[in-house]
Amino acid sequence: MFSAPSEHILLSQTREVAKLLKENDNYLICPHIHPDPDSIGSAVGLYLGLRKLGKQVQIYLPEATPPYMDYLLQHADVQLEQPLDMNLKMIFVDLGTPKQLHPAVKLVNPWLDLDHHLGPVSFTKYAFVDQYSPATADIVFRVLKDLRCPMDKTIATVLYSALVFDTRNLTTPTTLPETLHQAADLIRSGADPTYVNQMLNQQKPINLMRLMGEAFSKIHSTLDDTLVWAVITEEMLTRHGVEETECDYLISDLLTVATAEVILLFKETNQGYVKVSWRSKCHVDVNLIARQFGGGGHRFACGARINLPLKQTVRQVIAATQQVMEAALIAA
Ligand SMILES: [Mn+2]
Repeated sequence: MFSAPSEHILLSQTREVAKLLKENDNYLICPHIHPDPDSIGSAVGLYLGLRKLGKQVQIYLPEATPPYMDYLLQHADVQLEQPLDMNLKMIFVDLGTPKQLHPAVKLVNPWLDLDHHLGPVSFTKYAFVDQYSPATADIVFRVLKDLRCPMDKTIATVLYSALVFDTRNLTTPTTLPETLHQAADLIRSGADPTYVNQMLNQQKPINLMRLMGEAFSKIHSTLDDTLVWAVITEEMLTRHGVEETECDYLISDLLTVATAEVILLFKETNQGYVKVSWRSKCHVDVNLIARQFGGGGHRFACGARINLPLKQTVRQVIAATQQVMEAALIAA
């Protein structure tokens, strides 16, 4: 399914992306599977920008997203089923690899990939990949600037949301002075930081808070508490009436443990696999570990799905993570 197109062109400037988008028409924008606010915000921001320029564009998203992201998606024409039309140029946002596409997505005319994960990817005709970019929304912002697309409150809000989400409120090591300028630009165009913070960070259902309390009361740690992890079982999810996709909030809270260098969250799903997420404060490249398990992402944030029972997954992942952390400590 993921055969490489006969021709693959890696673009090195957002200007080139803008030129291509200007010269063509009829786009279908696809976020990654279990999309986060960067993928959704980038998709909607690009969608709205292209619409302003008079282009035909749709978003294709074959799955439900957690309700807290509704404020981003409400502005777009979202297709739940893929319009199978060769004339539609598919644009992918925020995908490190085509493996991060929802299985329902068919690569009908994979045309452009915009991303900030470790690349390069070659499943689309064109790609712009900037692994130093703090968010895909930053790339979309630059492309829309190059297109001289006028900003408005809605575009600014979705892009600002994506940017602050991926940079953990403008605090990740990928955050540059330019990132703050960009955030300021978006605020000037109408993004409201108080509203976005409320939407992104203050939407926990009360049942989730109870589940978190239980998960936190049982957190594990090793290597002098530098490696900290929490486990959420299917039974806990059912008992508290919480969706597995709602649990991502826990990750940022685990990272606030003073001694933690690396944190891990294990979520048991009812589909026979365990979802594992890694976060690193700064010294350890956790992407190396995720890749060992067929996953991926960034140096500081990544994940994998592991087809093993929960206990075995925890044992193997903790052992591999410890090994990489110990090696990093020796090297430091
Ligand atoms: Mn991203």
